[in-house]
Parts: sequence; C-alpha cells; structure tokens
Amino acid sequence: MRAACEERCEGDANAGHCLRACAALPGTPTAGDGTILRFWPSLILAVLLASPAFAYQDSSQAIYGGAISGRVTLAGTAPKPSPLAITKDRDVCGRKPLYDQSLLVGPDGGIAGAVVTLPAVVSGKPFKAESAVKFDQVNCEYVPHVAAFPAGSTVDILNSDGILHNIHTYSRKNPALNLAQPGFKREIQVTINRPEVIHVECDAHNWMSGWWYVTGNPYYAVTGRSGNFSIKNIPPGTYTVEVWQEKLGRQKRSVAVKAGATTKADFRFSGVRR
Ligand SMILES: [Cu+2]
Repeated sequence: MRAACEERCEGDANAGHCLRACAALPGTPTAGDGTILRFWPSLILAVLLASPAFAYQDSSQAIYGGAISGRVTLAGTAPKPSPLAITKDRDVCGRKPLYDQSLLVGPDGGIAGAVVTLPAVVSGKPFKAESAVKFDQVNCEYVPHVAAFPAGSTVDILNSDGILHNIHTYSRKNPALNLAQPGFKREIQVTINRPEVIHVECDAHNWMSGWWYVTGNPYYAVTGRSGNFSIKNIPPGTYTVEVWQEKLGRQKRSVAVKAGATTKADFRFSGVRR
C-alpha cells in the first residue's frame, strides 16, 4: 500500500509532502519476532488510548433543566479576512478565492466558529457519541472549519476534492493522525476518544487548517454566523462557562442556571491575543 502510494508521488511537484503522506500508510511487514516486542509499548498505549476516560455520567432521572444562551462578539472594527496564497493544485484549490478563516467576524461583531462549553458538568442529559461527524475537504478548505463533538465520536473525513490530501492532527491526549487521503479515497473514519482541542492540517496544502474540539460532556455549542449560541437541558446549578476561539484564546465566567429558565451569557473579546 505504501509502495504504491510512493510510486504515485514520482513527478509530484511537492514530492516531499507526498512521500510523508505515504509514510502514514501500512508498509510491507519485514521484521521477524522482534517486531512484536518492539511494538508492545505502542500496542499498550493504543489500548489505553482506545477507551474514553472522563468523569461524565448520564443522569438516570429526567432533567428539569435550564438553558444558557448568548452571543460571542469582538469589540471594535471587524478584521478583514486575509486572502490565502494557493500554491498547488490550482485547478481544484483555486476554484474560488480562499481566505484565512481563523477569525470570522460579522459586520455587527459576532464571532462565528467559537466553541462554548460547560466543562465542569459531570451529570445530566444523555451523552451520545456521534457516529458520523462530517469533516470534508472542499476546494482545499475544511468544512466545517471547526467541528465540535463529544469524545468517543467517529469523524467521517471526506475528500470531495478528489485530489491527494493528508489529514495530520496535532494532539496530546489522542493518538496523532497522519493519514494520506488520495483522490480515490473519498472517506476515512476515525474515532476520537479523549476530550481535547485538536488542530488539523494538510501536509499537501500548507494553508489548510481546521479544528476538532472534543468535549467531555454533551454540553457544548459552536457559534453561528452572528455569534449566537444556546445550550439546553442543563441541570440547575452554577457552572463555569468557557468560550474558546482559536485566535482569541479562552474566556471563562460563572453562570447560574435555573430550572425552566434561560440565563443570558454574552462574551466579548477585546482583541487578538499575543
Ligand atoms: Cu490538502
């Protein structure tokens, strides 16, 4: 599999990236008994990392809960997204102008793609891992730019472009992925078991950048175009609400939730962190 991939890299203008992508594929086994011993540590690690380990438990009782809703905004003038330089595969990646998506601010200051969580909720509504979180590659952009999902979910990494991409994740609690996705491979499925924020890049197209925000409980939301969010069915209590945005960092604040009521919680960022 690896050898065939490497063959296809010949003549590729970006052969280095292509070969690095191929290195993620299984090669022909060549080692003897020593292989098993050498791979024991990674096997044990893989088993340890394979099961979700976090404190959340579904409540066995019906929740008469409350909600938190609000808006995430940026103070001042909205920055204009910078155009990206398309240096490869222009026939596909250059179908439309691409812009840096690391901070998407609407005309009225609403920030899209910020993730709102309640990390300290340990019991409440059912925790359902998703079976098919869509994460597509379209015109050499990740769609969505930020995908949020509960730990244990399976991500369907789609390749609508039909060209070689490479899913390279930067993670600390989950195994890092470095998977070639040639044009003919329209889908790769991966299960992500541990809560953390994971940066996703493509070694074939260095401008591609996306995020997987993996949560430890079912209380999360991603802001829409106008910066709005809503989280429902929260057991009454006082919780820290956390907002994360890739360029602005995090904001936290304590919010009281009452049964049958919606508490407003707006977050305002004053500028890009240094
Ligand atoms: Cu790519």
